[in-house]
Amino acid sequence: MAKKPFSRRHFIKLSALAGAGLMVTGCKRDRGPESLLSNYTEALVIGTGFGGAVTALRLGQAGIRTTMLERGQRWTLNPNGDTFSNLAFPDKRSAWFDTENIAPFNPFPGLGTSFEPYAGVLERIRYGGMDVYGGACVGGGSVVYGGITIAPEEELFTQVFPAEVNYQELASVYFPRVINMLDARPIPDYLLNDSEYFQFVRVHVEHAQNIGLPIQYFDSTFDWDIIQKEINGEVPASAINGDILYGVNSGAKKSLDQNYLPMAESTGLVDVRPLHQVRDIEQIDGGFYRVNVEIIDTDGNVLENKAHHCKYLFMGAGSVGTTRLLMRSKEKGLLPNINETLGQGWGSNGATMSMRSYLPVNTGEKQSSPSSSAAYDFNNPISPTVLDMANYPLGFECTCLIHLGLTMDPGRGHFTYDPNRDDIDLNWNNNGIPRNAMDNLIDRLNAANGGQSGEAFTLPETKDDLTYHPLGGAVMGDTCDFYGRVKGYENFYVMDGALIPGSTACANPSLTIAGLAERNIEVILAEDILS
Ligand code: FAE
Repeated sequence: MAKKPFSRRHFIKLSALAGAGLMVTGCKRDRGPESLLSNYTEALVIGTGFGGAVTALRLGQAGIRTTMLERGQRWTLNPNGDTFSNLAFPDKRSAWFDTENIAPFNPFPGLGTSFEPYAGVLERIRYGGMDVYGGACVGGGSVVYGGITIAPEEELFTQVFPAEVNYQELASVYFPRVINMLDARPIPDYLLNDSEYFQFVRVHVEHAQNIGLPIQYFDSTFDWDIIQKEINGEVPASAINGDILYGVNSGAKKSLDQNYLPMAESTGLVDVRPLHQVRDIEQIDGGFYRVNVEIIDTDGNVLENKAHHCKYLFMGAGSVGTTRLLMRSKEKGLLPNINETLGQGWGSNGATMSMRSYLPVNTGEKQSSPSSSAAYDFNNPISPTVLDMANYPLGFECTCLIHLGLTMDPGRGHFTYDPNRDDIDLNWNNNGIPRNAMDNLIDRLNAANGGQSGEAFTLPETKDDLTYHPLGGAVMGDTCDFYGRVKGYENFYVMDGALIPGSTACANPSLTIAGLAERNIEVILAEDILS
């Protein structure tokens, strides 16, 4: 497809700006925006997670010169197997400017507990009553996530998403496109049935089946052959030690920096800029966008303040990151036209974490990442619940199992802007639905199979005060239209988890976010950019 040339209308507006002395002086009137606006690229994408990576690839393939601004580092795997911090003894590489182990629970208190602030891979934001986790590096959440690539069920999806988003279209076109790009596959039989590293999965599955729950072995973006190589000692051991949260040193996790992002760069039109932290955004005359950026070093020192300019601006900074930038910019009068729904409609995806302990069976001394199966408890009397069967890599036999549960929580929070900190706060009321639904399920599992709730190794009870799945803040139909176009502006789009109405309906969100981004960028390219 041919790229639409820079329009004459914009030359005239830019020339007028230059003439009014608002722009670089001494510009010739017949020059394009490249010469009139500093650091101009036709499209800017803020953030390199799922929404950002999908967007950049499709822009590059359509011939649009694109710059990606990412606050975090680009981590390149080294052959020694020590690129990332490991799970058991986290160091500063694990955390985005934090000073302590940020794992949701620490089975080994006293180990890996304090370090220097550094541009590590995972961010934990402590809001009142809800801790929110997210990726902070090139690849975003895909570097720290569990690789669970799962589509919501239609019946639940339609309860959360507006009718304008056609489930069948996502399921038949865009989800398969993403799964194919990520090369996501279910656990193979040779690991599931025979490996000591996956004994915990076999126990989980048997126990769930004993209470009549259907099981899905879902697609995972982990490379199962590399996991087998880890077991064989052919590559550094990492996933088999339970690494997941801070990156995987063997290359077994097929994060976005192994697929979408290099493919985008290979178009020759997409440029990824790590350690470029966006501060705020402003629309300037001519309809262009100015994005103010701090270039930082890995200790957080600001090396330079810089303005980038573009015609098309795409937000991919994640639910909190995008909402923060939009609210900050709106409140400062830089983006005044964004409507009052901004910051509303935030949800935790109904996420919970729970433990079963004192089981009458061994669950395995060795428990490898990643999660590979889920049990569907759609008749749960409190809320439909999907139970991800996770590993708990303690390195000794604990006769315990850990679960991540996703529920249909209708509760929504909202953000408020604090001018003193120039940041946003989450206002969240816990309605207890996720925890109650999960406890109900765990009690049934224990009654049928033996075992107790919680109490094993620092996870005393079901937790619903943290989420790996922040969603919403600039929700479709409210702040944006049903394709992510920000209402009140042209050529300005939200492509990430901020667009989602607080839940992906009992599914882990990456496939839904990426699938929607594929759908939305296709329409945006056809209707707004190339037409
Ligand atoms: P995201 O991937 O979070 O990317 C946002 C990017 O924007 C990040 O790289 C940020 O560093 C960057 N950014 C933020 N602010 C700025 C700024 N001011 N300037 C420049 N850059 C900025 O966004 N989902 C699943 O489906 N399956 C799983 O197994 C799974 N496991 C998870 C495990 C963990 C520990 C975590 C934290 C999340 C997990 N998730 C999982 C959720 C998933 O990673 C998340 O929904 C997506 O990554 C969100 O995608 P976005 O495109 O919204």
